[in-house]
Amino acid sequence: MKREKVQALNGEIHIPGDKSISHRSVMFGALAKGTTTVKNFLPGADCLSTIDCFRKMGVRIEQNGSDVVIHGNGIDSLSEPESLLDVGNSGTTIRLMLGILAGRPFYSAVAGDESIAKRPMKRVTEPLKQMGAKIDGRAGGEFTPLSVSGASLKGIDYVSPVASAQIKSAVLLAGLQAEGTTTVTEPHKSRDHTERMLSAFGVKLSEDQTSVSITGGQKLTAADIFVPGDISSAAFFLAVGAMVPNSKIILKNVGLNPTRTGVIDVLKNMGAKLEIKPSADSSAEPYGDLVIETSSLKAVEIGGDIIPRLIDEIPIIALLATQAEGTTVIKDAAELKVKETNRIDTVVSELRKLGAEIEPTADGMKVYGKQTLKGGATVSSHGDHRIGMMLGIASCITEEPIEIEQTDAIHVSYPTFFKHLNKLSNKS
Ligand code: SPQ
Repeated sequence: MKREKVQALNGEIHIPGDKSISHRSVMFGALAKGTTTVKNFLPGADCLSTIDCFRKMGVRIEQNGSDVVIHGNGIDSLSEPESLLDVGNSGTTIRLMLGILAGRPFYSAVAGDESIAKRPMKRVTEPLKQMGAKIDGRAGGEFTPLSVSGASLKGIDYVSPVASAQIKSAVLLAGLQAEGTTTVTEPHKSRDHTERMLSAFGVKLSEDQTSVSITGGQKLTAADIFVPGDISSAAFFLAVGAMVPNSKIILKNVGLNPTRTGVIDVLKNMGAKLEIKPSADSSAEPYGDLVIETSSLKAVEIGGDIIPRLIDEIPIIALLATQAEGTTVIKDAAELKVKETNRIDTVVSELRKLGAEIEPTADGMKVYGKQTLKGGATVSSHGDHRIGMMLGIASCITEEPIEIEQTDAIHVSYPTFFKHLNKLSNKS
């Protein structure tokens, strides 16, 4: 796809539903007794993979765009899937589902695409095995395809080496089916959508700083879920609104869960003109409108406990940093290496093709600003939706047009991304 510089971006868009929350709404609706309705569900490829997997386990799910109805009949009604559970490109689907499958009394086989086959699974399969799960896979359960034979589970006290909502959620979902209490402790607090949504489904959890505990045997009751817009998707428009001259963009109903708002803190520290208008009726998940305007930006240092609060936004923050005065340093972000691509390598290689001065480090990167991005090159998402969108935004500021390959990957989390970008730049 060929893209070129834009003169200004103005107007209002509704950011599609949050991917993390959409996945959980389907999973927990499938485990609950009763009818769960979901509004503003994200109909992106990843969340559709989650629906597909639970349908294969006998759950009746109706999906019509962003409206989803899940006819749950309790966790014991899940049935043995007759074919492979295919998670596509979705790390969240496979890791959370493993926590559910670990305690189910049936056999299942799980796999996904080429990217999923390279992503580490032992971070989840190891604690689940400590609970009594029977999981096998390539390299001793590190890589897909994985097979799970249901087992009786016992609660554990698990100290996770990394801050990861996928590890925490998988262990808690197994804990829901285990004898006794399961506790997960993280080095820093990761996104807490699982905790918030399990509470909305009637499950009791106790939290203490970076630890969460759950007692096994609790039942979920159906709930009505509103999914706010995904702040990870909004981040691309926050960045472009700040970087492109004469711009003002209003983003409606964006999720403002504090475990996800690191990008807002970074934009403010960079000096961005950003206004936050929280909604009064936020229930389980806070949300509100964001207004971003063209800003002069300065470099920042990013590391420590903010990293899990903005991990998926680092590719777009790196681009933003090329337009900030000074050197931006991003550290403590080695987790970037095990995402859909190695996001340290793909960000650096693709931005360099556009003429950016950027250096990879062992756990992050250094970006030198403020620089003019020449463009005039062919770049690729490498099959990673966040890299694809970052490059789509980069094309708005490069001197010469750019050719972006593999833009289909963007369907994973934001199928209407280019439609929204064109609307704001009057190109529709
Ligand atoms: O689902 P997937 O493929 O892992 O998606 C990503 C993304 O960029 O959309 C990561 F590549 O988001 C993860 C996020 O990085 C979604 C997620 C969740 O919903 O629980 C948690 C984070 O991953 P982790 O490994 O830190 O738990």
